[in-house]
Amino acid sequence: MPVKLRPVLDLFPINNGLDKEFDRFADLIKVSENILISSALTSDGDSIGAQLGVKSLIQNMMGSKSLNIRIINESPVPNRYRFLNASESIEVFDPAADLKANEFDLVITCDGGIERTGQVADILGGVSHKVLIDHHAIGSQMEYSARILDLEASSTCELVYNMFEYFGVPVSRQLAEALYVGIVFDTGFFKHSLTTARTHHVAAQMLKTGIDFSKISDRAILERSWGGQLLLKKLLDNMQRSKSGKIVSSYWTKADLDEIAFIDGDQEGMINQLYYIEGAQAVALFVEAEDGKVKVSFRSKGEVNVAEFARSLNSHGGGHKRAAGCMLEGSIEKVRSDVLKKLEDSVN
Ligand SMILES: [Mn+2]
Repeated sequence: MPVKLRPVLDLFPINNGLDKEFDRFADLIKVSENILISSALTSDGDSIGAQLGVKSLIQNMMGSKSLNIRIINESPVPNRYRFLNASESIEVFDPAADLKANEFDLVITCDGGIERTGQVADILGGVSHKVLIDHHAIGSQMEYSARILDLEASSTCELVYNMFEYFGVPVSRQLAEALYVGIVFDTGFFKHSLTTARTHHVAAQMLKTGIDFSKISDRAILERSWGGQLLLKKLLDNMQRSKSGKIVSSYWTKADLDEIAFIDGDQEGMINQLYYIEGAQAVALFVEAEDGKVKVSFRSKGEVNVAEFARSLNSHGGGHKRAAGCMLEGSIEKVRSDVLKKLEDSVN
């Protein structure tokens, strides 16, 4: 059952005077017929919920107007989110399909700028109108017709919900599931530092639609496959700590990943196993990828700004003060020793 939400607006005000950007977004969708929505290379609960949310918001705002809205990501929706309503409508980018920028009037990127969308970026960059909906501190350098950027939003899903509230559009129970998953994913169940009274307000609105929050939290976030559990075992086996005890790290080689039959998405949140170690100040997880690249994820308890740290290693790196990542070139041994040395220096 949709819930009318307007009256509580003043109690938990929407951050950062984004009204003008919201209005610009509304103006743009009024003149657009072919809309492309995309997100950062690695799909997570927040990016998926936000994309489904934006699509639903536009459909609701435009009513009967015939629109062609496509969501295209480089990576497929991880298994754990596939129960979400309409997640099957998210397409995987196919280089052979020869998609052209001029097929679209408007592109909207959620939870990361165009630079972070991977192979889709070349097409997105060529679309005449662009909208960014994001909450990342070190974000996109590109120009956008509307830049809906709220660094204080716990998640892009919270920000997208704020747009529903601003435009007076009710949220369906099905969509509430997706937005709720995004919020609990990005806040670590309302624990991370960007969680605010407004975040709880938004979650409360989602609960009012009747979602089974307990079941969907287990399914989308906490559960993993048996192979996923074996992957965690490997992470614990490979764990290392610096002499000071302030830096904890682990890694998976390509051989580890090939050997273990896990499902994509199982790795989600495993870095927390390093983070929740007494004395650890900053933690790093190294994952050996294809073509001599290593994906590095960081978490920090606050002293080190890992978004800046990741950006200093690679200009495409970024994220949040306490959670960030980047891709680096080189052998996993070399990348690990270089990065850990630099990380130790920045902690001290
Ligand atoms: Mn996010």
